[in-house]
Amino acid sequence: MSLPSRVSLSPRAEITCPYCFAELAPARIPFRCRGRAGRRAGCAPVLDERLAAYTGSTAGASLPPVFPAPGRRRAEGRAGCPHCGQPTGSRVCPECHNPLPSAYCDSPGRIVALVGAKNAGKSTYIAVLLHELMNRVGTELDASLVACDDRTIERYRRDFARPLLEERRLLPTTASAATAPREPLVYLLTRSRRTRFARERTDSLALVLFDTAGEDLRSREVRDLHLRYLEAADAIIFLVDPLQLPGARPVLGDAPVAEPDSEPIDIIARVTEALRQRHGSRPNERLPVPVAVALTKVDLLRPSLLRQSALHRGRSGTGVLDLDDRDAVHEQVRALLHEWQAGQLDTYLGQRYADYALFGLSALGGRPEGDRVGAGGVRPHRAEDPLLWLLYRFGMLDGVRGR
Ligand SMILES: Nc1nc2c(ncn2[C@@H]2O[C@H](COP(=O)(O)OP(=O)(O)OP(=O)(O)O)[C@@H](O)[C@H]2O)c(=O)[nH]1
Ligand SMILES: [Mg+2]
Ligand SMILES: [Zn+2]
Ligand SMILES: [Zn+2]
Repeated sequence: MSLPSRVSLSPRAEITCPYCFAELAPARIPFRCRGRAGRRAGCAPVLDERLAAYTGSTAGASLPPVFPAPGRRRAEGRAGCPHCGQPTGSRVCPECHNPLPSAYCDSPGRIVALVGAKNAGKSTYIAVLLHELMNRVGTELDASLVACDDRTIERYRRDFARPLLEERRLLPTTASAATAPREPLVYLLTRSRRTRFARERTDSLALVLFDTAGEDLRSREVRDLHLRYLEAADAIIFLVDPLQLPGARPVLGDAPVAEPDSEPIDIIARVTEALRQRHGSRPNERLPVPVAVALTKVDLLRPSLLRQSALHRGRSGTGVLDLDDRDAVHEQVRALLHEWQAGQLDTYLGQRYADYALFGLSALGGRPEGDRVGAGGVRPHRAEDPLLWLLYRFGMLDGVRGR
């Protein structure tokens, strides 16, 4: 044991693998050889059985070998491969062998989980949110969003960006995890900025998005699978389709979509009670994890309902969180919930979570036409709001008042 005093400086002793959610001791995180490339000598690829077991396929699992951390020199985040001698900085989870980016190991990221009932708009939201973060919002915040592995890049393109954003087709219903293996999309959002003391400070947030099928939260077995993800989460975004709130349907003028047992409050309550059990919460104890609850599809709200409202306006503030705007949106969504006889959702959240915030957003920005995006294309409205609030909560974004 050397330098215990320095170890205690680290904000968190353990790192959570964003793929399998194992708790890892930083000193024990193994490396992967860089392998040979061009003229560079190095180990040849071999089948990585742990990774293949995780992905459920040997495709893409032939990689240079993994070797244990040498111990002492780990602080530099590099090690020499014991087989070929080449230095490498690539680290992997010892349990599932997925890559752990060095920025993630150095400042353990925060895991954000996304949950919603069937048809709430989760897949559409993931497609749009990531696109916004990679483009407009990323530029505004001076933040980069980088996929942590090649499968994430490929799946985002194939299952989200290409169909919805390029071909403008609505996304198909997500298959249940009971039939299709579920793998998260894992990104690292990194933001560098100057602090008040003119020091450069870099923070990162691991965005781990499981595109759950809504019905999976109804079945007990599959819900347990998702619970591990939710338990590891440092923040949760709940998506709520206003059309699934009984009191809103007549107001919104759409046919009721009566799905038994899928009212948003039921889904949220089931997830919450399961989390409380795992936490061993006492009856009056509130969960500390920050929770963002967002009404999706607000483009369906009548213009009369929205005129001059906070929700209708665009978000104000660039590169900061406008706290007055935040309060105004929260209050408006709360008022809508009460108007729609869904006030108990608000009450319930207040009883169960120490820190929750309400949002209204539209991923598409307009009503779809048939199975396609409406004529105006995808025009997201306030899609990034929940994430900005979480960044603010995590100290990665400043909040301002009185602008
Ligand atoms: N008007 C409007 N409709 C939306 C919006 N986002 C999603 N929808 C509609 O809601 C439907 C469901 O969206 P998805 O993103 O597939 O919902 P999901 O939560 O992934 O659904 P499952 O995978 O079945 O659980 C879409 O096919 C659209 O018709 C939006 O921003 N505005
Ligand atoms: Mg889906
Ligand atoms: Zn892992
Ligand atoms: Zn090697």
